[in-house]
Amino acid sequence: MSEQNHELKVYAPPAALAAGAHVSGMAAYLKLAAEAEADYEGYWGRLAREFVSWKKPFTKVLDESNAPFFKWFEDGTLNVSYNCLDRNVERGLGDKTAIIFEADDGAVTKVSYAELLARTCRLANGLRSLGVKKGDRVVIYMSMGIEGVVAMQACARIGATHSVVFGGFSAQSLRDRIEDAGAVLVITADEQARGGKALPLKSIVDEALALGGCDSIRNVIVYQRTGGKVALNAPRDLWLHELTYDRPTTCEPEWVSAEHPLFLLYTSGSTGKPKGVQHSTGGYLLHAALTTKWTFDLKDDDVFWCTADIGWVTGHTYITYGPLACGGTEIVFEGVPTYPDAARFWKTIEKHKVTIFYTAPTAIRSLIKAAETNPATHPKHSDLSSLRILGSVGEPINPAAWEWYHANVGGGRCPIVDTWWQTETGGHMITPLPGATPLVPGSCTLPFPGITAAIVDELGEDVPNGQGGILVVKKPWPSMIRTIYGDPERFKKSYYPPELKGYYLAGDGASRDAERGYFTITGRIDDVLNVSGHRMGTMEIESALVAHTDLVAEAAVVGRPDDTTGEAICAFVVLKRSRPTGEEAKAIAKELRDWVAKEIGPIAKPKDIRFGDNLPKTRSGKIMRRLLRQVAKGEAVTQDISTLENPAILEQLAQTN
Ligand code: 6R9
Repeated sequence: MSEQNHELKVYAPPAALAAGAHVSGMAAYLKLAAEAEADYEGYWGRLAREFVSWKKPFTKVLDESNAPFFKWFEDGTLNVSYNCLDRNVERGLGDKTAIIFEADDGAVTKVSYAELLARTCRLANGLRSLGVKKGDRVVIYMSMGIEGVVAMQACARIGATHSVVFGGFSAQSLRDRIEDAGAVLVITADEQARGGKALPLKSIVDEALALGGCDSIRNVIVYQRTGGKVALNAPRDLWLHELTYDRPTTCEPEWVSAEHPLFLLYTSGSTGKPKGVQHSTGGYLLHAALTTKWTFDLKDDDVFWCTADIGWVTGHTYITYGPLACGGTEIVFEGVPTYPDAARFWKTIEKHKVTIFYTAPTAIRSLIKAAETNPATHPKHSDLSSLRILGSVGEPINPAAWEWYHANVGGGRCPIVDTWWQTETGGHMITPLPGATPLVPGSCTLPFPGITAAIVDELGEDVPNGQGGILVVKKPWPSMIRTIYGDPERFKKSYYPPELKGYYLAGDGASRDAERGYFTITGRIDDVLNVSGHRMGTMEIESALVAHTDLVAEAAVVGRPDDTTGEAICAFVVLKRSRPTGEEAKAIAKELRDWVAKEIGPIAKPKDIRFGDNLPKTRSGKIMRRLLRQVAKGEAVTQDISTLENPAILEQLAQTN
């Protein structure tokens, strides 16, 4: 046993919480895991009957005949919006608050399940009136708010496959996604309110459509959020309120097969353009509901707050679908954590008596910093006694941030569920269960019951605990990615490489400790960066840079560790003109940052830009990214550079500007 394991601090679940939890105690966890191991299909079939309401029950749980294109519950039919809305109303929860909307300016709007259902039906009827039907793709480019959730639910209701594009993406990125999805309609807002500012949405949609290649789009529906001035291009563009105001508040759901695509969500991979991760209806809904209930121990009187944006998978599963499928009450937050000041999260928890709070390590780390510089924003000034469970998602949480979160936000009494999962996995994969799993800061602990996460070597052989390796999932699971939209070959190649024995390749490295078998995620093993919990492909950023053909000859992008954002983007650029220095270098770096923001979105802006006469390459012409990673970190290059064509370049690239 390594010395390190003895130093691990372990936090047992609080006794009272454990006693009343849905999964109570380690014995209950082990029992569920054993049930899944003994009869895998029996286990998932049982839960699918318990957690999902079926129009027509399924007769077969898992179809592996066309692996890795697995099918779950395929002959069962259902509707996700029925499960999230009607079902709760039928159970007597019509008057229960479904969503508490906390706007950027602090205004609060509450909607009940009955109201949310009525609004969803109105929009669903409006969409149908425009000819949107089952299987059509609808792009949603919205701010955070009730209407975004309604838009997603309305698509689900009529069997249209939504593809939400994060409101921070540029016109170019939006265009690419619209084209790839072949969407028939865009739902957007006039503007979004963030941090006291109104930021454009509709005008970006106009710009995206003007870029060309979006001929599939027939209509643009515009939700009036700020009242800012926008151009409405008739008959293509319609106000959402005009489309929906006199529509019926009931709408027969489209009953679809469990395998019907509920949504596409574009995410970055290690190569080329973002990929449209396609999710199913039945298996996805099951895992969304199940993990919301077990991982967060969600109860009827909880107030759940996931701070993610609906543009990311976390917002899909833990805002739009999971909490509503469980009949919960949740906060939907429009603003940013630092407006009007960095106490916004803590004040909002106090204001709405939030009991379960789910956020990202990058937010925690930046709020720690903020509390240090401006002590008035420290969580101790807010009454956080309503909290009972905390969660973390998006990137590894370092033990120091974990301890701060636990002590200062959770008052030392709230378990932190550090949930490892991905856009592709649909829901939590490795996570503590708050009433069962003893916690170790920095570890996402153990697989969710039924999930066969493991660590293997390059040939798919298990590695012993205490040793690092490649994170895989051995068996298919209900909420897994079904394919990459329009590119099944890329799906197979990316996630099921032949040497891995049919295991799902997650793209992360991990290790398990020798004592408990707890997982610790060490980060991506491919060319994907994780900046503030956002996935960015290095190749995507490189392509954006070299697309500036007047200026850029060549570019290489790597990540370097960053205290606040986890990783920071570092770009090495060779210009078509001579290498700039001083003020000129600063000006060109700014121009390139703005360029990347325009090509992809502000989240992809490189933090560092270094200029070189060329890039370090092997004699065969390959850019040596490993060297660049060391240079980006500011470390002396210790590796053998004898194969390097131009060793002197390293010194030049080490200079910052
Ligand atoms: C849900 C989500 C997925 C990548 C994933 C991994 C990183 C997510 C994590 C974590 C360590 C955690 N990641 N959760 N790393 N501990 N609890 O974030 O999806 O945007 O697709 O990112 O994020 O590297 O592979 P997505």
